[in-house]
Amino acid sequence: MHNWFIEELEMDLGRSIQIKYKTILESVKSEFQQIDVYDTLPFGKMLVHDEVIMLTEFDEAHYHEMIAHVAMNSHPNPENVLVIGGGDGGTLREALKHPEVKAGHLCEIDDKVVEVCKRHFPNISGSFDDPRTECFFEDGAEFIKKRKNFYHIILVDSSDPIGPAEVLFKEEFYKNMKEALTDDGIIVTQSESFMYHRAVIKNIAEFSKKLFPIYRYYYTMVPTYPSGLIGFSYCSKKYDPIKDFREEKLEQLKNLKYYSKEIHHSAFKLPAFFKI
Ligand code: SPD
Repeated sequence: MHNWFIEELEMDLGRSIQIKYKTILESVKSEFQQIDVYDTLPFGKMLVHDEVIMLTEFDEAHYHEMIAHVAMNSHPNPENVLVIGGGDGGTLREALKHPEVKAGHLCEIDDKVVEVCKRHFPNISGSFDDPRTECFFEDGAEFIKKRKNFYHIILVDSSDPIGPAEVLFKEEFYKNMKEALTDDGIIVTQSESFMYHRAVIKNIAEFSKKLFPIYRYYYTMVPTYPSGLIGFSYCSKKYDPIKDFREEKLEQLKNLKYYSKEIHHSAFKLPAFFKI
């Protein structure tokens, strides 16, 4: 006897994804959200916040490698890296594969996410044991206001723009991140799907182009997200992800499942209906 998990997020628009599961391994109601871990039939363990899929063991690497390595391989010496959100540890895991990193900060509003992921996803949350890691359990939008000219890379691994993450999709937040960056810093943010969320992306692109000399949108395949893919905004003060790509840095990256030299370039090729 199996049950079906159904993601509710897109339901009103007549679309959803459903996944068969064996059991629910843990359910926690935190101050911010409902956190559930499912043991699914096709995709291994799955992390869900407020009934929206955050990751599955099957395809988490597609997301985490792509949010991290595109910027990390475009910057010559990313010593100070900040992940905002990303309480499962996957984005930090990828950033810390780069030996240049001296400080790997993670600012997550919900400490319960980290607790739950340490219990159920050791291969994803192992980054919390790295001596370069420091965690801050605060609102990322407030945290960033206190930092100036420090981070070479900021990676915003947020949930969708509803609830606690809404503020992370606003111009004000991007302005504050810009101040927190060094003069050659780069920001990459979770920026939804060009199949389903074009208005959200266009809004981010519009204000980012005013703030940064370089703005690009790229994407990765994540079959367990409702449209099968998700994209990222790349905002940079100096380094262009194509012209300044440092191929030699790929050699230092171990256990890659999705990211490669070819993918680094092709991820920026967008369909004719979505030119940004
Ligand atoms: N629609 C879900 C988008 C979730 C993006 N963040 C996932 C967190 C994985 N570290």
